[in-house]
Amino acid sequence: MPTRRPVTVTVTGAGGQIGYALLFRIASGQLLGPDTPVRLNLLEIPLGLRAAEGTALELIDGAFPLLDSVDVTDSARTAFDGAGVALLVGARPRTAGMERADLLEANAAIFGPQGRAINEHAASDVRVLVVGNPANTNALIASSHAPDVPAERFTAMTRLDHNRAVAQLAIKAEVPVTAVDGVIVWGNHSATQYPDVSHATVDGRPAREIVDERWLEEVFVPTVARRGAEIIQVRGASSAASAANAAIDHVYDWVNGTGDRFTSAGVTTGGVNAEAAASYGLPDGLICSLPVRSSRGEWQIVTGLDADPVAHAHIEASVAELLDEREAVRALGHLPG
Ligand code: NAX
Repeated sequence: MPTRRPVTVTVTGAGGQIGYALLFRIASGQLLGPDTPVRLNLLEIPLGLRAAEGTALELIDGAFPLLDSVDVTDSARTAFDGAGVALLVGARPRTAGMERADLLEANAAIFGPQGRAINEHAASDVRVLVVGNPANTNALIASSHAPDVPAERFTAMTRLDHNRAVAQLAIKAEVPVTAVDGVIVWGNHSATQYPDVSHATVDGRPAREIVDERWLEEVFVPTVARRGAEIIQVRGASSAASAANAAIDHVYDWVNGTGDRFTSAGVTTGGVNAEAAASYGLPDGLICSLPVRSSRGEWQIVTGLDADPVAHAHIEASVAELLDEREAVRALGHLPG
């Protein structure tokens, strides 16, 4: 029997493919644990409403003991009302002929208003995970429109990249994924991200004693960074179930803690994180993937994991891309200051 009060979980883009892979797992208790009932609020644009409504019917048909209610709306205000967790999955994809500025502009038009709605209507302890791409910059836009919500409550998903890196290392070392710890994904959720095994261990042994530099640079890094494109090529559609799985992992760990192990998440480099982010030479005011642990419901950046010169160059390039995206959004008038 559930022992806690229901938590409102808002999922945007609920009628899409990640939404379909995500919602049943939330309803079954995998997002917040077996004691917490959920109220699902599904947000869609008018074009996606029927798909979300169909999914809502199937959610009802699941007779999930933890599913308190499911509502579908195209109103951000209604969807974020009382939200304790907000999963921002819906975004404007890049279409043929679209320049980067057009993409950023189209997404700013989504994530700015959603940030404002979160600011005005969500629960005071809301946790936000942005999945929709460009995830880091979309999270920054949403956060900048929610001045009353602490910046550390807005995060971007790089857990799929992290999970991919863990899995590739485990396959190479011929061990179960549980034997791998300490992998880090640095930077942007894009092809410039840097999956780093410098501090990783395999069954307690440094990963670098097990795999060679050439494999890392020529196989591991490109495989992880371009895995999304590989999935599209092989499956004929972009990652959905693995992305939903990563979103579940991210929020579950955020709420329930990671213990001594660490993982990767796109978190603010400002506010309470400013000092830790600065210890890696990162500028304030970005959402950047970093090594993190969670305890007592808060992400903390793991410090003291210094990057070697190769890693450093990769991280700098990814951070430069984040800065570029931020400047482009600012030039379009979608960031204050
Ligand atoms: P789909 O196109 O299947 O679904 C997106 C849904 O969002 C559609 O139903 C659409 O109607 C809805 N939507 C669009 N604008 C909306 C708005 N303003 N409010 C509410 N709903 C809105 O895409 P899907 O495969 O589900 O992917 C969703 C997003 O996740 C994409 O931006 C994708 O690039 C991104 N991804 C991010 C990943 C990550 O690791 N951060 C990995 C997977 C995925 O590529």
